[in-house]
Amino acid sequence: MVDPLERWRALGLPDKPDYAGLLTYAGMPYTQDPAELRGVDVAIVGAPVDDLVSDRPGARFAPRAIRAASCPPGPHLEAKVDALAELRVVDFGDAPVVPAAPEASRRAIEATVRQVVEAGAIPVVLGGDHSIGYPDVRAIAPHVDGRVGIIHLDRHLDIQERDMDERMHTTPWFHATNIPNAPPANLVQMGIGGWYGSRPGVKVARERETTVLTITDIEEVGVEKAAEVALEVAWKDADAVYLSFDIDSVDAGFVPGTGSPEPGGLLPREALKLLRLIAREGICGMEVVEVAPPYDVSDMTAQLACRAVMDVLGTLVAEGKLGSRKREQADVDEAGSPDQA
Ligand SMILES: [Mn+2]
Repeated sequence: MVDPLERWRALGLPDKPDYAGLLTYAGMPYTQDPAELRGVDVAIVGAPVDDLVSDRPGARFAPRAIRAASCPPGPHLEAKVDALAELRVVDFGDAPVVPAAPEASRRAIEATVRQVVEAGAIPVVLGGDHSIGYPDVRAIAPHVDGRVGIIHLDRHLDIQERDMDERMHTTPWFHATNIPNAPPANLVQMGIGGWYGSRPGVKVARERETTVLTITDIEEVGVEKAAEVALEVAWKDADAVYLSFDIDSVDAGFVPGTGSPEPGGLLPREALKLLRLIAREGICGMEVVEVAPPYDVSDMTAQLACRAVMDVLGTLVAEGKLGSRKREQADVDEAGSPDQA
């Protein structure tokens, strides 16, 4: 395990400047050794691929950009949570992807995420284009006893069978919902809509009866109610829920750095709130996809991706789903409370 803060700590300094030292997510320790994931709560995995986009490439640069934009450790003032202090987080580096070899990259992403899951940690995958949704769920689903629900925030359905090629970033949920314990009945797609509407995707979503909450649905019922509906559907008869956050679910005005920007999406505040409400029930993994740094301005898209991860981690800690508060509770449960005795 490499601690990027080591040289600063040696001088008696508790922190390093954000721009200096090894580039890891929020300055967290770095390892590529799966044996070092034992006892870790969360492992960050980069999936730097964009071979499978239907429009503008650039998402291959996102893991580095999100790491560079990642917030310095510290507490969330309103939530009174210091997620990175209460969790054991490591940066597990990037999956060993191969450019222009989508099959090899897919296998590499699946294998790297599987190492995290097998170690008992929660994977947080920094895409990459949305094609990574399929290898990510494939790595996780076999390790869940029952069903896995999927909550997917996006302007696009990404559920068509093929789009020139069957592995494109417009197809991950077609393949993922073919996994026996990730059925379409537990897939919720939120924020969908706009002029890029995919006819083949709409057809598949209707045939498979996935739950689609359009951006207008969310606006009409409000973020709280939308989250309530999503949780109810995704968790129905399920043992775990996977969270997929496409940054283009947010209005193009706030996320210029994405391949298929869509005007009229969620406000960043709404997206973060939605993510926090969803994370309250716990997650088995998360991905942030479609950040494309070459089109970004002042790192604002990468910053939002970083905040999305931080808000989810903070919620998991605050709700006792992960980290030291959960461990303390487990100790209490093990010791037995008086009324159980
Ligand atoms: Mn999208």
